[in-house]
Amino acid sequence: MLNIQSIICVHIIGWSLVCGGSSDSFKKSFTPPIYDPCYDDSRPHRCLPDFVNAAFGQPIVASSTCGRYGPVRVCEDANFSESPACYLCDDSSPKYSFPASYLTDINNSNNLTCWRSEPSPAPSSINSPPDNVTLTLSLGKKYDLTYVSLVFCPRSTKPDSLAIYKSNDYGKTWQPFQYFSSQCRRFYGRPNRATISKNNEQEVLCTDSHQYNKDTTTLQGSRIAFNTLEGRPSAADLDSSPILQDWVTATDIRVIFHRSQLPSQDSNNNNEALTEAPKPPVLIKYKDESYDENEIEMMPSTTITSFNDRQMMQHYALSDFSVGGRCKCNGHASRCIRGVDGKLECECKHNTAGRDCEKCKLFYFDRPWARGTSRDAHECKGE
Ligand SMILES: [Ca+2]
Repeated sequence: MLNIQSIICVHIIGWSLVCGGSSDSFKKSFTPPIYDPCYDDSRPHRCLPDFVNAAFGQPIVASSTCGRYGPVRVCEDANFSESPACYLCDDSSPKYSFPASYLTDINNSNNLTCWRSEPSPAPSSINSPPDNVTLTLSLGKKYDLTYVSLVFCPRSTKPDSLAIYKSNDYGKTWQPFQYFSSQCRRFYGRPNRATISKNNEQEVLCTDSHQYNKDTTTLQGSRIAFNTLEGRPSAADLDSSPILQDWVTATDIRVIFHRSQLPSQDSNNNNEALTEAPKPPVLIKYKDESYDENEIEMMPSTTITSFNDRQMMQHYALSDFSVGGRCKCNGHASRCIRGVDGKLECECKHNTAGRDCEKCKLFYFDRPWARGTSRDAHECKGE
């Protein structure tokens, strides 16, 4: 029979704390259930962490950053503006630095922050050494990736040839993920826009499609995006394709810019622009309105000073490096958390264990481990 205290508590559901004198079993019966996407009425259910930008705030290493070895001047692409702006770049001064951390910070369209590489001479021929400017992003955990996106700064050159690599083992080994080039076969030994069949779903593609996007005049700058599953036949049924499951898995992403632009004799697109009369560069104020143009005078003699020199120099400038995907938990966790070692790991359910829930928990080996699917959660079973 219910006592008077219990009756009061029944009428104020959710206020179980006021029923300090009630039994433990009573408290338990009125604790609101915590929703767990990995279970449906206590039945195991395939679950996935949220889709995120896995690059956000993550460390990124650039092989080249302007001003690292002293002040230099970098200029916008003269093809985009009648008066291309130039920037003083000095990596030792926060006011004038363009570090790699600006690639994975908050991407605010009203306040774009850009990483800029050291300026380098434009290639004189197709056989000139490649630029090999490299960005390496560590995700800190295995992810299932959907896309890699690179946004270039306004009025900066979109590269002609670049390669995207991925690592599944925290940077120990690397494999190509995607190539972009106006000359796929010449640069990467691949046909342009090859077709993927069921027999070669893990094939690395090369495309010249980035040359034809008509977004180069937007204020936000142009974008190059790689969709990891686009054109791959099993994309709609990833559960049944271990090859594609492996294909989309990565712990690190590396982008190598091989060519900013082709030499004039090798590029039909640039011929017209290069024969135009040169336009004078304009120095603009950046970040600090009290910018002192005398600082330019203090730049070393290696600094680009003549207009013709500037015209022959190039640099890479990106405002954002994003990687869309989900923390990889093989269908056995709905979120990733920091472990005791500070590293990101899955919060494993279904009696699974491991950083990616890639094995069964101790004493739950009655059924072999398997990835959770929409048809079967593949819960590990024990005594
Ligand atoms: Ca940025």
